[in-house]
Amino acid sequence: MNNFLRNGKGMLLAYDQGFEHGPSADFNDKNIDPNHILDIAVKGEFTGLVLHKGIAEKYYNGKVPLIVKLNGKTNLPRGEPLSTQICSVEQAISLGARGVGYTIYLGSAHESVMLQEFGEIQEDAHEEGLPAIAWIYPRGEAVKNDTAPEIVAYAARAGLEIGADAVKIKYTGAPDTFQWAVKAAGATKVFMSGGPKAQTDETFFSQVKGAMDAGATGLAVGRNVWQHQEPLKMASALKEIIFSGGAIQKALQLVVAQ
Ligand code: FBP
Repeated sequence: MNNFLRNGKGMLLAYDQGFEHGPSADFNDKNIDPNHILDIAVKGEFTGLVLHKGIAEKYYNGKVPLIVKLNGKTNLPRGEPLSTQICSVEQAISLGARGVGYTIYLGSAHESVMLQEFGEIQEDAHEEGLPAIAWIYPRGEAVKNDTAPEIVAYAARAGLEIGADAVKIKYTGAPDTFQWAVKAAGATKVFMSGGPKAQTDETFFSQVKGAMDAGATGLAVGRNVWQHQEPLKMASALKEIIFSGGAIQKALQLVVAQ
């Protein structure tokens, strides 16, 4: 995972939402353009960039370490969620990936399919010396609350046990409960997942600060950065919290600074 860390911490920019949610759900005229996001990744000094293979193939410029997402799905099908593999580890490497990502909907009626695919991917990635990062999102009929502390900790622990080098999990809402999830992940690094754009910057900063205080390695974020009016100021504010352990107030100053 060291490829994606700076002084042991990481800040990953995710840009797979056009596929996962559809362009009309998340994008405007600006952030629909992958070049705009690549620019934010470079200028915002992100430690990693997450793309599906199509965007990696046509836009990736080699300037920020790349994680290729190996599975994906649209949000059109109904029923239990299943995201299957659409890119091999080999292909990801040929696109310049230094890590691979895979989403597992833990608790879905189809979780076994995703667990099996991830198992093979993890072995292939490790043979090639790449970290395997698992987005572990509890989801489906059986999951009543995907941010309940015990569910998030379960996701984190599953990540450790299936051999993920890092897990991307949702915030539980409080540092003490998130700390348990970080403990459950053991030697697997924990990244907090950004989620939909927060109502206020302060709300988002308090989640990031809470996760970092709880021992997270970093943040994997998309919408809260590239849907922000000032993505680069947002990136500076997040760097302050993640890499310098800065306070929420300091982050707030940075996001409005001229
Ligand atoms: P965001 O910060 O925009 O939430 O991005 C993180 C991410 O994990 C993306 O990689 C992924 O597309 C999205 O969240 C999944 O969102 P959802 O929880 O709606 O499936």
